[in-house]
Amino acid sequence: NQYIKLEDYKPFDYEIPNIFLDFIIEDKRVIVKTELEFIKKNININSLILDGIDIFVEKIYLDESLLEENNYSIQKNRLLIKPILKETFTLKIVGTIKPKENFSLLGMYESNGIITTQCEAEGFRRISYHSDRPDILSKYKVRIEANKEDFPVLLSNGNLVKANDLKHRRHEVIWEDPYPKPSYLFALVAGKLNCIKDNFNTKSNKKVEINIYVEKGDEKYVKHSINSLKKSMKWDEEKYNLEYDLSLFNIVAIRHFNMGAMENKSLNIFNSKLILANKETTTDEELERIEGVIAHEYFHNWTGNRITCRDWFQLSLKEGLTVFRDQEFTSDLHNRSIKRLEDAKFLRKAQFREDSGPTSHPVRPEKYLEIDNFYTTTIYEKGAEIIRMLKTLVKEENFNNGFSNFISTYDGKAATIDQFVNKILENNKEINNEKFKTWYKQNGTPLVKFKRKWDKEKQILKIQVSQINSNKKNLYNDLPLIIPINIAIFLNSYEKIKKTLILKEKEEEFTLENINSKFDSPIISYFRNFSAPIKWETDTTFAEKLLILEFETDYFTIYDTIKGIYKKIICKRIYEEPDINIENKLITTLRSIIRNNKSINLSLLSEILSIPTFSEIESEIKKVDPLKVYKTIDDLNYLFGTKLKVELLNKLKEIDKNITKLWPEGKDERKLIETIWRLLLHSKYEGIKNKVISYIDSNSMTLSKAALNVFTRINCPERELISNIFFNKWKHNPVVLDNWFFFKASIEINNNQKNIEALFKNEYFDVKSPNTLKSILNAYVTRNSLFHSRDGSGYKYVADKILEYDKSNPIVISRFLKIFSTFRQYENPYKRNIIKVLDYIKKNKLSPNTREIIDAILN
Ligand code: B3K
Ligand code: ZN
Repeated sequence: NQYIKLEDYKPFDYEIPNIFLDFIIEDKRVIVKTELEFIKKNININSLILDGIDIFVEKIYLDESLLEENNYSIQKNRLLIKPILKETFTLKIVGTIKPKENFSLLGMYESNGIITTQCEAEGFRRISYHSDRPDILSKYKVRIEANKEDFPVLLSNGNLVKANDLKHRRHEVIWEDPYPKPSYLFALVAGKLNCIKDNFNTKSNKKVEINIYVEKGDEKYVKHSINSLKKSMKWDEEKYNLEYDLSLFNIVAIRHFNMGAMENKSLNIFNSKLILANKETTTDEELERIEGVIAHEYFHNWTGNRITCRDWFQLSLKEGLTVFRDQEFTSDLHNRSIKRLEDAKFLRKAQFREDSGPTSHPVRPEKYLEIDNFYTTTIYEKGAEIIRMLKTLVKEENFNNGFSNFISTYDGKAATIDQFVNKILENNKEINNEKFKTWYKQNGTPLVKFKRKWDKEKQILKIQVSQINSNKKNLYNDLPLIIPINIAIFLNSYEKIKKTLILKEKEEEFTLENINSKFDSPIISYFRNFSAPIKWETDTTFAEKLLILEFETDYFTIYDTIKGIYKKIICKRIYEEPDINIENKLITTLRSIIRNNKSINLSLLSEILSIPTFSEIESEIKKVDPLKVYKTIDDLNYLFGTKLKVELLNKLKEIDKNITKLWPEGKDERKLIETIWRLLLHSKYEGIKNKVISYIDSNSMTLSKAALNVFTRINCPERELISNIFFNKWKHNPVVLDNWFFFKASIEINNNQKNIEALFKNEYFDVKSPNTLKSILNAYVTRNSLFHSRDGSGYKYVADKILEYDKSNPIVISRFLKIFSTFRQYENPYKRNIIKVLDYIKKNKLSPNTREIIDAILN
């Protein structure tokens, strides 16, 4: 297999200023006529190569004259035309494709009778022959023709310029998009869809028509999405002065969709689960996520669409930046400190895990085999963290100026990450551009170590700081990074000094004078607000940590400090003896936090009271014995639930009056309620059972799902009862029913695999739906300890599912395969068993996506 390399980037030999696409939708196939206008840029070239997959070519014309078959060849998904001597010419290709036979959910495919497309990253070549690279920007005109009964709605990008009826109950439409765009932003939707209309007035008083298209019956679920879109449009105007640039914005909800959503120009296509929402069917967390994803896709209109990526190595230019923008949006709309904590939590759980394993890669990779494998938390979330650091380093105003400057300079162009960073750092003398860019070239999570030196008499505090990246495979990893370190030095219980240290070298000493601390040694909290995506070690003692918990106001630091203590407790229990002293002290601290801290944010309190889950703790443990880890977490839930029972019950009473409030109100209370229920149920306190059960049928999905969640690991007859109630209530709503599939796959019962297999056989299991597949598989491998059964049968079972579904959906499966990527940290027999199934998977015929991942994992 041939790697695509960043260093090999060459501009395309041609420009394609205009494209005309004509789609004739028939029963079994779609005829695609493509007209591409070429302008030769490289005069030394007299041939043309275009990409295409599974397209049956009927005819090719060069400027109206039919090409003889000896003037072109089609081989290995490439169309070669030669010789081409003209400098400008039009190529017309007549081909056919078969969306009904396409199960890859790439290119053009069918979902529940609706024809839809997904072109990013390289799906356009499954629709039409094209150079299909993001630096070729063209204006698109699209005609669609179909029978009116099955396909009353015909959509594409831009403006509808014509719609009329044809003979034989057929009709046609023409769409024109005035903004040049890369092929990956092309979209087409045809089918029976109902439209919900709304509109938005931009700040320059242009009226934008908003249309949300859903399947019949789903109309009642779109209010939340429409509101989210309007909030996003407004926010981008206020925050970045970016206005929507067309008079129409369409969103379509599709049942069978691999990802969350896709930002096609003015025709966003969404996985239904991220559009259809209300409080009865959707949890608070999901409502916020939906709001964030709608914003994310909308924000792409500028960061991604108007300014796009030169090549796929620059993917984080649009994704990291757009994640940063949606994070800011959610922070402004809700609670900034809580949002930061949640983002940090996610990054550590998902990105750190990836970055410590075999598929670790830089935010700007140097090479790839399958670009679809690079839509990762590294490109997205670590990419966003790098941008956040830039903002911290240059300060908000300069950042915003640099951002605007970037937008105006590259509008209508395909840009690079380097160009973005240069714009942000343009007027900055303190930060060296090239040095900062090392963040994009390194992989792995750097470790920063701190040591205090305290001269009490002179009141001078020295902080020795060093940084190291233990991943030695990448040469850039040896270079020092520029790392912003937000710290607070506590002088006494109410006074602290806040500072941002900027670490630039491998080792540095920072000297701080006039530190009037009353402690034996000043207490410092580091990386407040998670100011860099790294790990760190300090010389802070356990007693000092308890004081930090008392004095800190930064949510992230409070959360981090608590999680550090939990981790220590878990590790002690797994590898040594329970450390009763630490456990009791923590319980005492928690008790006092619950009792005395009436004004504490309840989401924060919920985090503080949550024992880490298996997935949160897995990558932090050196030698993982999964069954022991699960058991230890259960034991701690029992212990803390038992010891804190009185306080937890009091808290429950206190918050009860607020839990029926409508989102976003009441969400902190509802989050806390789940945590309290879990602790109490695990402590075997029978008095809570009926209370929890009563919520399974409530009109708040947050509470119903909380009831499912907390019963997952409690083996009792009531668990079956709530499962049945939930199933019967929701079996006709696929989006909600996925929660039930998730729940069922999480629970541990005898004959476990039969239980899981029954889910795949369930009459409501939709083979073509990635959502349901992901629900079952993810629940089984991250929540159900029997996946790790010592005889390896759980691993083998999952391996067979991987092989089965890789045939139809490589994108989902190659991602999912990464569940096995941490096996090196595992103890035997787990490790041995995983290696066995990986070897087994490897020997089978695999998709290129899955092949790339398995090779990386085993390498
Ligand atoms: N840009 C799309 C993701 C496309 C994934 C292609 N395999 C959604 C997003 O990030 O906004
Ligand atoms: Zn995106």
